[in-house]
Amino acid sequence: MKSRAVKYQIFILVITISLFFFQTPGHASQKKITIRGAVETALDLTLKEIQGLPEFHINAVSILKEKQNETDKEELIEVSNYSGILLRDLLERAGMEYKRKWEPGVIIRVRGENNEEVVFSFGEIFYSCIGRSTLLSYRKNGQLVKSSNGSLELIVSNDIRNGRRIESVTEIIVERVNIDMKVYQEMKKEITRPPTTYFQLSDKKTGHTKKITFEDLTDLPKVQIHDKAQIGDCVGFMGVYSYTGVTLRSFLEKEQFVSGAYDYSRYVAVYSENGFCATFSIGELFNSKLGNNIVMAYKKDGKILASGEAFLMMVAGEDNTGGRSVKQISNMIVF
Ligand SMILES: Nc1nc2c(c(=O)[nH]1)N[C@H]1C(S)=C(S)[C@@H](COP(=O)(O)O)O[C@H]1N2
Ligand SMILES: [Mo]
Repeated sequence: MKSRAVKYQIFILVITISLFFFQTPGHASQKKITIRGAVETALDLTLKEIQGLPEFHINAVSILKEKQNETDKEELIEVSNYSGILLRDLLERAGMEYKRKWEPGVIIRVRGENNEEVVFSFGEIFYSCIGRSTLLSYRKNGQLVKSSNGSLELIVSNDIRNGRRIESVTEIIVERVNIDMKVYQEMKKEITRPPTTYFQLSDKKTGHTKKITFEDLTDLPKVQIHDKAQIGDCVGFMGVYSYTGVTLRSFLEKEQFVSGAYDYSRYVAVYSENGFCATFSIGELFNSKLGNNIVMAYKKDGKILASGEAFLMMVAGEDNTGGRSVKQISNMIVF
């Protein structure tokens, strides 16, 4: 009788210990990353499965500390080589639900274990070279990162400071801004719209709005995008043009709609009356080596924009398609 009770106790002990090991949240083979929302196939991948996919390397990634105040000293944390999978490649595995003119209105939320959230615009990941710089990394300087509890770290090598770094990514959610895209219906009805003379700027959180006219842009530094090849998904090659305008960054700063410390879960949507819309993340505007090439243009090849584009259009100089070149801007919302 007695030995039976002992055997039973040992049995319970073994079960308890093994349950403990399997339930440890950081257990490498158990840890999963979810990709859901506006995708063709939602994915639930283990770290092991992700490590089995082709590996992408980015060398000499410099990580500078995010500043909380303008006056904070710049602090270099490290310069390391990182490898893992590009966020873009993981998203392509799931497949994007929105296509054609609906596509530039998409955003991607990346969430971490400690409730962190960082938003990327569709354009920065799929049209600009930030897509080749945004890594879910599991290897640093050749060694698996924290291989004991296994985590995927979000690294954006094109960023200047580390505000968009997430140590342990848990999910990726794809969404589209809730702006009705009426372009195709309007094209069928052959509706053409007159140029705009102002646009409405608003902050979704505070409810603050302001009407913006050309005069509001004149005291901002003028910038030029020299040779922008305009190529559209639907329309193909349109030509190479130069644009003059102001950066979206300097405009939002001047209007005091965005200021530091930056909230990288926010983004800006720009659209026209026909609902054609594009998104720009706060990270790509305020914390990226490419931030200066996102421009609100009022001149093309030295002349004031023609009526189909006037009075203002977006030009994302480094994007490889015209998807974010919103013409006849009528609204801008900071979400
Ligand atoms: N206002 C507005 N801007 C827009 C669009 C649109 O439908 N409406 N289309 C976009 C797309 S998808 C492309 S490829 C380019 C070129 O479009 P276009 O052929 O209408 O000039 O403009 C962009 N800007
Ligand atoms: Mo397009």
